[in-house]
Amino acid sequence: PINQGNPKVLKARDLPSVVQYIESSACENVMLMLGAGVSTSAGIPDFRSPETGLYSNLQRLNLPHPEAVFEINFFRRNPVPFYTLAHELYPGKFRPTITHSFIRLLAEKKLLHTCFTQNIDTLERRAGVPDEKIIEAHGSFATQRCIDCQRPYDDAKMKDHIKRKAIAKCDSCQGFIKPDIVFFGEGLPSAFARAVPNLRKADLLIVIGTSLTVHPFASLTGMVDESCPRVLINMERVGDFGSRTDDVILLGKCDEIVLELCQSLDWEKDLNRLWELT
Ligand code: CNA
Repeated sequence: PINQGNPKVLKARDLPSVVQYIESSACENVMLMLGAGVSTSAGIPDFRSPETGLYSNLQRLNLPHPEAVFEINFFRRNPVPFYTLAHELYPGKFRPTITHSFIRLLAEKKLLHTCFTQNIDTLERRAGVPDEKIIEAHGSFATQRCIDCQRPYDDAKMKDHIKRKAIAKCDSCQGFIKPDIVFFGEGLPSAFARAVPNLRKADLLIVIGTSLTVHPFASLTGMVDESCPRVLINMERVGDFGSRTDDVILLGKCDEIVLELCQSLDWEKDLNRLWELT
């Protein structure tokens, strides 16, 4: 339900008020939560957008249900669908978006505390967001290991296998090799648990391009103080956005909204400079 109360921190629940708040001394620690929607304009499909999302295009992989591609028990029986998808999503093929450069800009302006991302495409790093500011909650393609004996596997060999859509197997036990991407039912990286308590320090939470359906990630929105304004930038309203007095919902394409935000902050030149570097 939408909370009808007047905002307590912001002037109003709109973009100009968010801009004014960012420019004020009250806003020091900005936290971000990202999902696949941040990367769709780079050409990487998200999961759930109707028609363009991966889930509606996975029939060709012969899966019992779409989520199976990220289920460890299914992978154990049949790793081919995952490798097919990995081949399509593999980092290096895509250029970061304007929204990724906005994140770097927040870091350069010394406003970014932590960027929590569900994405596995590593485009935040590619855009130049400092490593120590990024929490890849669902892991990434940066490292990989055997699903049986857990032995790490060589980066270059993995890259070559995914390029050829060939299934990599462990040198010692012949188990399948899986990138350190968090599958359904697997625990999140320890860095995630260590970073979560910092949300209490947030002066501003910005959530971009996620359906907020995957837990525990989605529950982070509830961990910032009641007094912390929360901004949603997404194609649709998601989660419990609107239930707090200082929630702001900005619906539309994130690149366009981020650009508008930067124009109002007089950051547009900086934003374009960073994007041209990518
Ligand atoms: P999702 O469930 O597919 O939701 C995406 C959300 O973004 C939806 O609400 C869309 O309406 C919205 N959206 C799509 N395009 C835009 C846009 N241009 N501007 C604004 N909003 C947009 O994806 P989630 O990230 O919420 O789901 C979590 C999964 C998706 C994580 O485990 C990821 O690992 C996984 N995933 C990652 C990638 C990637 O790394 N790029 C790609 C696909 C899936």
